[in-house]
Amino acid sequence: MTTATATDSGATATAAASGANATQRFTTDKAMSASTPPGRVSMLAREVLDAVHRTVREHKVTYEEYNALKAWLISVGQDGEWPLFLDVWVEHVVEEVASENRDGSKGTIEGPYYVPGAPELGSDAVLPTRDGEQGTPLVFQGQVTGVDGSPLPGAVIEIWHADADGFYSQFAPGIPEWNLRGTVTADDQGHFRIRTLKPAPYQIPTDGACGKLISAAGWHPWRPAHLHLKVGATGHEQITTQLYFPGDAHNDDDVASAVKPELVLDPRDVDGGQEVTYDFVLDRADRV
Ligand code: MBD
Ligand code: FE
Repeated sequence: MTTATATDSGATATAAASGANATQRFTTDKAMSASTPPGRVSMLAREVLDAVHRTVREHKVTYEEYNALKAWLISVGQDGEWPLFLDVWVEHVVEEVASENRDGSKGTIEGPYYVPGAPELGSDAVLPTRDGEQGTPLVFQGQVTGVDGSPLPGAVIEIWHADADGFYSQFAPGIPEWNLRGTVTADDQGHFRIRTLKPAPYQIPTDGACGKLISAAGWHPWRPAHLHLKVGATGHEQITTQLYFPGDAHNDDDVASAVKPELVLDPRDVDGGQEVTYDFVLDRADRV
């Protein structure tokens, strides 16, 4: 048992270390499927390449710019930032397409920092924290139902989020393995209650390839503060989502384009912190 305290968190966090962890996680958790037929691979690859060629012609891209791009693409891999790059700038459109026929609660992107198998905490849960963990106490509670309104007993809610410095356990140094991560099981009425601390906004690391793109383009590196969740129940489609806090400066210009109006919470101030209720509605897995 380590005795990490909140002040250790991310003291020496680097893009390369966080990227290496995210790359390692992805390659172990999400084995690639080779089931895409050659005709579809050809069409998709052709269209992406056509778009690149069009851009080169239209903007008369120079050899200097081509070589800068080549060096940058190499550094994305060296920094382990392919998961970060893709989840920030591409995943939101894949999620949009994947969820277009869903009737239940909105979802959004998963991002690079999910880890399966977080500790089981029951239906009235307290997320693991360090001694002195910083942040406003937050009670997050709700009910999981089907689209017909019927409660889903035993629904499983996986939750993970950043700490008050914007760091995720298992991706920044000095944070206990399951800090601010948990698996919550709804009660016999589909209700759950989770006690945690409000996360901080997340800043894309400025010392890696993604940070270099952001500064070279004059963009900003921020995501609004958010909770990540996966919610599922037997016979129902699991949703992956994020929830945001009202008034965050970056709810309207998230670098990862993952905020939707339905995902902004409405917390109330209570003694010693905030409390918010948010219900999840799941589609049946066999819907047509
Ligand atoms: C995050 O915390 C995140 O949620 C996403 C999508 C990308 C980078 C960091
Ligand atoms: Fe995140």
